[in-house]
Amino acid sequence: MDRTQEVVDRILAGDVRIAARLMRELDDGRPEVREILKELYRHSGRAHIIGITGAPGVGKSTLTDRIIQYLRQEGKTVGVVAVDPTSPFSGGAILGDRIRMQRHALDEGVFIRSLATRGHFGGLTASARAVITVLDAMGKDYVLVETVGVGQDEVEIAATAYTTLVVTVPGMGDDIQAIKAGILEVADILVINKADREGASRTYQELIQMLELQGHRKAIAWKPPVLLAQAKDNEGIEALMAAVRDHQEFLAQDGGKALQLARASRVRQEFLELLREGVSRRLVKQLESDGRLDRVLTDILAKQTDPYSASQALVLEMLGPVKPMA
Ligand SMILES: Nc1nc2c(ncn2[C@@H]2O[C@H](COP(=O)(O)OP(=O)(O)O)[C@@H](O)[C@H]2O)c(=O)[nH]1
Ligand SMILES: [Mg+2]
Repeated sequence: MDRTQEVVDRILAGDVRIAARLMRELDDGRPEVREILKELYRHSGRAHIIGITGAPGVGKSTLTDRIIQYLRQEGKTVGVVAVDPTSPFSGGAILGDRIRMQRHALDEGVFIRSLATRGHFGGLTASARAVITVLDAMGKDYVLVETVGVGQDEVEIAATAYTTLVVTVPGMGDDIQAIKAGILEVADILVINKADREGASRTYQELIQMLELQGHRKAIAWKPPVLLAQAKDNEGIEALMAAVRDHQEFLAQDGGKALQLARASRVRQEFLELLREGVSRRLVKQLESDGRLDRVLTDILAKQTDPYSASQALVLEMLGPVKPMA
């Protein structure tokens, strides 16, 4: 049997050791990983993906840890992807996450993978999505995706989960502004963590008001609930998970219409990202191989052209004008 098939079979059987090795190879950008992903993709699509996003320090990892604990008690298997490029190396969030989630390390039903650097598999987003596919294909019931809600990409990853939790804390005026600026739109459930802190009820009122304003703009059938939690003390987790279950039921009703929409938007995102990545990688390779890149850069430096015109011209030259397929 060829190696690809063997790895695929063992991942599908839930082999933790092989999964860990595959994820390392993914970071190293080993070309055979793509062949394995092609096979695994067909077997993905069963896990319920939960995105958990919000500013650094709001308690996402602590919350994730509590959700793992809750789901395990329900007998569910869990995969976790923690994406945090803002604190890549030691001492940062990733190390903290490891320690915090350490108690799940010996649990066969939990698989945790932290991603901090861009790696070699077409960037952080592509790596995160590949890891989600692997965990899903392994048969995990739930895949939790923790991303720091700062960059566009990170928010996007969480937004393409089926159920997205946006986490905030009391009294962060600026944070509320950030939420206003777009992160609110991706929330299926809003969590005010650290409810032990002062100002929780004011933040609650503010969020409810914002959601009402948003509700006027959009006709959405699902009204995102706002929940208070204290992840550190394991409080509010049951209500949060009840809301997750409600959202899952919402997605499944009417023959799963909303779930189909969510899947379609996931597929679109994932495909366009890979396509963009593939096209740009290919074009750059071409430009480097025939020396055109150096020439263009020299011309830009000499102000004989500018990056706007030069890139436009090269894209047109290499890909041709947009035309209907023959
Ligand atoms: N006061 C309080 N602190 C909390 C609570 N939940 C988490 N924390 C603390 O907030 C800090 C950041 O938590 P972490 O989960 O790493 O946040 P992340 O960066 O969003 O993943 C840690 O010191 C946690 O112990 C809570 O409910 N109340
Ligand atoms: Mg964290």
